[in-house]
Amino acid sequence: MSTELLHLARAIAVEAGELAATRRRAGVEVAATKSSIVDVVTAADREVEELIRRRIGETRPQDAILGEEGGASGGTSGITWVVDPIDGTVNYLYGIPHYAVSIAVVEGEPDPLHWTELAGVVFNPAIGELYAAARGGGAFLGDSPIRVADAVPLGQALVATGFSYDATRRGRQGEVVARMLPSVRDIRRAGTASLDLAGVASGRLNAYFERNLNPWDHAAGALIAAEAGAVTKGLGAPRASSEFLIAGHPDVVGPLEELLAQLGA
Ligand code: LIP
Repeated sequence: MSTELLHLARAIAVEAGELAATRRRAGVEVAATKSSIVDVVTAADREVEELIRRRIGETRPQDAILGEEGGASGGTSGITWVVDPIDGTVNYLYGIPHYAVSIAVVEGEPDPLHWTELAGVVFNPAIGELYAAARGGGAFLGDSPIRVADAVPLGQALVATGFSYDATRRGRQGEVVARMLPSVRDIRRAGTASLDLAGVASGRLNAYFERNLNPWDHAAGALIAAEAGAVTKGLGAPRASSEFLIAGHPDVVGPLEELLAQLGA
């Protein structure tokens, strides 16, 4: 079933990504703000999610959908599609070609602490990179298998992270990163959680961590990273959640998690 779900997710993600890129070329404006003045949504976010919902409904009307813009819609199959129509919305708004359509298919309660991920796709239409994984089937960039980078000492690890839309939280997160920085190679803050997780999966990053992600930010990327050999978990917890997510080669995540706990991440 995971393979069939992956094929459908890939087709939908490509069509949705092409729509997002078309709208970006025509020009993008803020349609509304959400949790803060810098937490924005564009008309394209809404339009792309509507397309994704329509395509899922045409093929699998019995499935539930949990989307960033449209919220949760019920289903009877026990399968939920977890959708971020444009992850990296601020990059998209500014015309930075580092954003992605993220679509995951999960079984069970649509909660990262309880779900079983079956398939995941992360598609960056700006550069035509499509990451994909089906449970137990490995991870791919296009048609090429991908694996996490070999383990390195923490002092040589390239670590990605991200920050909250809440200014106070963002300040505290910045303080943690400042204290972490001398202990790692360098950091990257690229603005798109799903692509950060895909970066871990493809060896472009040694690790990634972030606090307070939404389920749709990490559902697909976490499966892709796990299928590429990464461990994905919480801070001192076996499973990632909206509280905290850390991902990377097991021998990198251990020391990084210990450092972040010491720094009060
Ligand atoms: C974004 C994440 C990113 C995080 C941003 C934001 P959005 O999701 O992908 O990792 O640092 O604050 O949450 O809002 O672009 O879908």
